[in-house]
Amino acid sequence: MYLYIVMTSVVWCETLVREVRLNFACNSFNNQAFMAILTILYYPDPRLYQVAQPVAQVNATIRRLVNDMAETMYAAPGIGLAATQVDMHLQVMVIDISEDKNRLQVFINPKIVNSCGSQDYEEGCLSVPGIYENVTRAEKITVEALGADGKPFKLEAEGLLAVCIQHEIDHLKGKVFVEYLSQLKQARIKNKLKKRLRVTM
Ligand code: K1U
Ligand code: ZN
Repeated sequence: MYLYIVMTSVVWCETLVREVRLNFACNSFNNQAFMAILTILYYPDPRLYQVAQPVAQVNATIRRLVNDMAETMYAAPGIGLAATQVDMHLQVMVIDISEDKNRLQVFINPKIVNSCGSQDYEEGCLSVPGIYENVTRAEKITVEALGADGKPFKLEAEGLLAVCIQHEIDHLKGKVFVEYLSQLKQARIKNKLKKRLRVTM
């Protein structure tokens, strides 16, 4: 009888430990403990010209995409990333222009509702590595979007943040910043990147 009680207790304890472990793994998964670095498409990949679709519902799948995109942007490193660049054609973009990389801004279904002035900025792009060119964009913008919590917000931006928001929204529309440059410059950049890609393959 004593042995039976001991054996039953051991089996019960093992089951409990297994359940706790499983729960921990599931919770970690739900809380996005496992994030992924996604592959960034390089210009002139035709998938960069695809137009992103609006997000119907900000659910766990979208929040997972947001977390993976943030991880990818920080690892690159970059100050912004649009879902188009990781071959996900949904209106999702992440930005962090802070020095300490601790101010993530998430924009879902972003829309510029107001803009004024103009500014020149030497832009870079994670999809066009090593190329920096001057682009003229609006100086101040007002953008409306949903956050990662699905709640709508309105933001007024200027300077680098305004540049970055416009650059990322262009990606969602299937536009890469080099398209603001002359045909000659675009051809040179394409050749440069194709050559570089051949060398690394
Ligand atoms: O969308 C992207 O390709 C990201 C891009 C955002 C951007 C930069 C500059 C002007 C407009 C938009 C980049 O992040 S390129 C890399 C970059 O600018 C950077 C990288 C590390 C530290 C600081 C800046
Ligand atoms: Zn870019």
